[in-house]
Amino acid sequence: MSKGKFYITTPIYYPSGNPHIGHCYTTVACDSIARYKRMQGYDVMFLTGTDEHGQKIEQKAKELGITPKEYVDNIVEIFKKLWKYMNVDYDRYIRTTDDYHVEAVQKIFKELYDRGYIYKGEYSGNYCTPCESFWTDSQLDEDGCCPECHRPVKQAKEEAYFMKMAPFAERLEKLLTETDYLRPKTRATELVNNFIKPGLEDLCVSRNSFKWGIPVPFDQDHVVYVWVDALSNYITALGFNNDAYNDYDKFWPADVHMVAKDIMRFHAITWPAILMALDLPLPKHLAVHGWITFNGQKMSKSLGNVVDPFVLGERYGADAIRYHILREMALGADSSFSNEVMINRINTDLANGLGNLVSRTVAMVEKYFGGTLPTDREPGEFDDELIAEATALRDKVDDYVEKTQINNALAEIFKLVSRANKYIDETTPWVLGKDETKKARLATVLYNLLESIRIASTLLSAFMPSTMPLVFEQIGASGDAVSYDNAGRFGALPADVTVKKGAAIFPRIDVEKEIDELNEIVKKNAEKAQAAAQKSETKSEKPEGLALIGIDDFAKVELRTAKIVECEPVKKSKKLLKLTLDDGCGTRTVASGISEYYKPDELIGHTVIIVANLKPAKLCGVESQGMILAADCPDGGVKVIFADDIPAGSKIR
Ligand code: ME8
Repeated sequence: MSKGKFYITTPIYYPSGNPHIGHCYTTVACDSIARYKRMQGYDVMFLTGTDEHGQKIEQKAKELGITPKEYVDNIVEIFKKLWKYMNVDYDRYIRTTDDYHVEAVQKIFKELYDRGYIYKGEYSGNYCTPCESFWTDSQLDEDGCCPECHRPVKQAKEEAYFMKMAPFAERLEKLLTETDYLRPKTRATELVNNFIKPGLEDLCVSRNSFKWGIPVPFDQDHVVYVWVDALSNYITALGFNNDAYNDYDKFWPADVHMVAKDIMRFHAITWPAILMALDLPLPKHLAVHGWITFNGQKMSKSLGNVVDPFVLGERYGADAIRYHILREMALGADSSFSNEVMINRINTDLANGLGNLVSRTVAMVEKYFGGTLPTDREPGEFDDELIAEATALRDKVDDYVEKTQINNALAEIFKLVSRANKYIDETTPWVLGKDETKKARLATVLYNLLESIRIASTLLSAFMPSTMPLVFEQIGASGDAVSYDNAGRFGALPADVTVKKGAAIFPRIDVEKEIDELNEIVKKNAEKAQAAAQKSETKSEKPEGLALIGIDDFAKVELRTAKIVECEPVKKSKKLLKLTLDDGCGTRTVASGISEYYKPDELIGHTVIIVANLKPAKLCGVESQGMILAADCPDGGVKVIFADDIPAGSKIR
């Protein structure tokens, strides 16, 4: 008998590059919850997929000389391969390029328009092409660049459709502050204060400057812009407004949408507003987790620190990676990924904790009883405590899974693993084994250990689905013994259980050797990423399309040598150095974006070439009077052109 329905979703990911460990977190977390709920007897729908439209995809495909659909098809294959590799067992995979989704989104858009929530207007502002986002002045970073990717933005203006948001403000505020929709709820204040209280801005829902999107049904110059297209996936995948599926009535509203904090706002405000406008029920919970950072830095392709889950999986197994990321991330907080922490965690919890408990217990059953326990029992000290802890575990894990606090669920299970290891030290079976009169006591101790392992590994099987069956096999547990129902009680294994020793489930990792090897991989990736970034920059900056200039035009540029007399970093900027130059006529200040490549001491005393008649500009509070010449090198570096043997103030021609 089904306990009811349970619908859980990940975000649909942009297939604009290969998936990384960050994508794995949300997907593996949802997969674990879905598995747990299935085990509990729920009728589960677990949805994931890809968000395949947009300017970025259109541009990338163009660079490669293929169609956008060909481009996304390739990457979607890699996503699907990764999910298989990570044992992610989704029930449905949606691609926003699927016909049924396209048709349903067009109907949704038209419905919102017919209901009077969508109107035509004009969008203008700072636009970042790679991120496909408009930003207000105050959102730009300290260098006036995109706050997400830190690349320059351009002024853009275009005709667009907008969705009215004001009619939903009051209901949205109530949803966030008076219900337990948002998890953790502590984030409600920031959403209410930053977005709702100052007056909700209308949402831009169409674009007409690119073509790769779902056409607006009543205006073919426009395509539907990201959020109406993307967010609707959660209902179109169930058959809303289309005939491809028909489980909308059964599964909607969603029980859990899980996302990282970067898209919390769109799921906490935009999505409920769209549903309110359509008069549809709201999802029950939005679980927001933080970023997986790498050694404390945001994971980014351009930094080359994107952790490749295939590489880690090859080395330690998909389950060890699943365990590590699930155990590290607390709902709402960031989690720093580091090779050291991962390896230590695998060694401590999996190899020494669980692996050791299983292999010691099974080895003792084989050694003292030839693999099959006798049925005589003799209860003793410490048993009750262990049994109480083991039988209480399932309710605790249920509770944490219900609250989407997976790290806490795993911590509880591993408390039982530690308790069982301690029970071995307390009951000293190796001493009991030497005494013929203590056989019944020894059998009791070993049975209690096998039972504790059975309960822990049954509950763990939702989180580590490929290794737990190996544990079941070793402890002689099968069929009903490893059901959810039996995870709540002690004594499901037959009294005369037979164990079967197998290979170590989580072999111990040689920390130093592995860290050296992993660090080498990270270093190589960073170098590759830098070279690739450089290559694409030089490619896009090729004078292709630039008009030839006459000597008169060149003569308008005043190039001169100048000596660097002082140099210091610009406080508000990560990139700029402030240089004081002697240009032969006096001193001037120039701000230059080279702090990644030079320390101030390496520059002082050198003579450089400056563009002396460049209009002054204020950069991060520094008035820059000119610029210095530097070269982009093929290895990704930047080199200032030194002219040390030429006196300061010489004219260059
Ligand atoms: O935002 N740490 O897609 P996206 C943790 N298409 N989670 C991470 C992460 C990291 N370092 N990097 C990515 C989009 N994620 C839209 C979503 S939904 C209707 C449309 C995960 O490919 C995390 O779940 O940029 C985050 O919310 C999601 O990937 C964003 O994926």
